[in-house]
Amino acid sequence: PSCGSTKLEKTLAIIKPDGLLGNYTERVKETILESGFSILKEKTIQLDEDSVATFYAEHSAKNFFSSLVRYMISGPVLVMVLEKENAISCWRTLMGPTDASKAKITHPYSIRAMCGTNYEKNCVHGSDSPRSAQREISFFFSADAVTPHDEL
Ligand code: RTP
Ligand code: MG
Repeated sequence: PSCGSTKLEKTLAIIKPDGLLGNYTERVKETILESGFSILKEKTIQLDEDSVATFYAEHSAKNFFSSLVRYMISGPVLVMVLEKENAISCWRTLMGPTDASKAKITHPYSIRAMCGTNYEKNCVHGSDSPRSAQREISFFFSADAVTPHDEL
């Protein structure tokens, strides 16, 4: 759906290692708040190979998987639970397309266009569905941050 429905949702956002190393953290958080999201929880952590492999399990058979793991453990990440009406698709829209180099042409005001580099180093992550959001929020945070199953 478009970024305008009325369902209050939570989503998981990550500022990836290139975002933290490139000093984009404050800029990204300002954009998040200016766009009407609440940041309910946040923490900075260093991921390890096993946690990235679990988090991105859907990509374990892809040819870019080992590179993705190396990238995601290359420095700390900032993990956040965002809340807003239609948060899941709104955050995906604000991030822009996966390939940051293409985003610079097609979606120049997206976060990936402004803060990312290429198909891999794209600064931010966002959950892609209510089911993913629930799984990813509970992966990083205690159960009280998660929408109960019957509200999905
Ligand atoms: P994300 O899960 O991080 O929000 O990104 P996404 O949905 O836009 O893209 P996805 O297909 O889920 O890919 C996850 C992350 O893997 C890296 N990637 N590299 N080199 C490549 O071809 C390639 N493809 C994907 C990116 O960091 C992407 O965000
Ligand atoms: Mg994805």
